[in-house]
Amino acid sequence: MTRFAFVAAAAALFALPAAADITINDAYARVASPMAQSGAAFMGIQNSGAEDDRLVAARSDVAQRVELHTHIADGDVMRMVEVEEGFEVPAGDTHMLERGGHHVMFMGLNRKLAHGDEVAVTLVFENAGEMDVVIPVDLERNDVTGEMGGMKMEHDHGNMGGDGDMKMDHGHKH
Ligand SMILES: [Cu+2]
Repeated sequence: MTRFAFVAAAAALFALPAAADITINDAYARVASPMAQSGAAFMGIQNSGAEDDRLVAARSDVAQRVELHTHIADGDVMRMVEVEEGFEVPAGDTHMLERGGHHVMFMGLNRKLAHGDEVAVTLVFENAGEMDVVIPVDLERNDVTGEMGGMKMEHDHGNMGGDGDMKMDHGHKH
């Protein structure tokens, strides 16, 4: 490869900040109600590269704070906590952000979100760098197994009668 060709190739890569290794699949955002003060986004993050990567941050002007969250079980209460270290996206794998699990959290929405709206989000990866995505608000989406279907939790107390048994301490669910 000539030097010129090399430079041209590098320039082409530079023009694609998404670093072709990372692909965002099937992203959607939701709010619990039209009056919600917060919302969340879910997606599959596919890493087709040879090296592990990590989603370390997300930014959006749709909310005052954007955090990477997960849910943890605290008794019968699902608690959302920030994941400071972000989400690992292993090489050759897809890491799912899904209901009841990892998600991008919009805290303090700057505008109301309705079905069909779009939210511009910048995802920041440790290796792939910044990636801009436009995420549709989808309030009709239900996970196959229902509202709590994304949770991969062990329930050994056997008293999960229904959604009412589980509460979010933030006063919203998604
Ligand atoms: Cu959250």
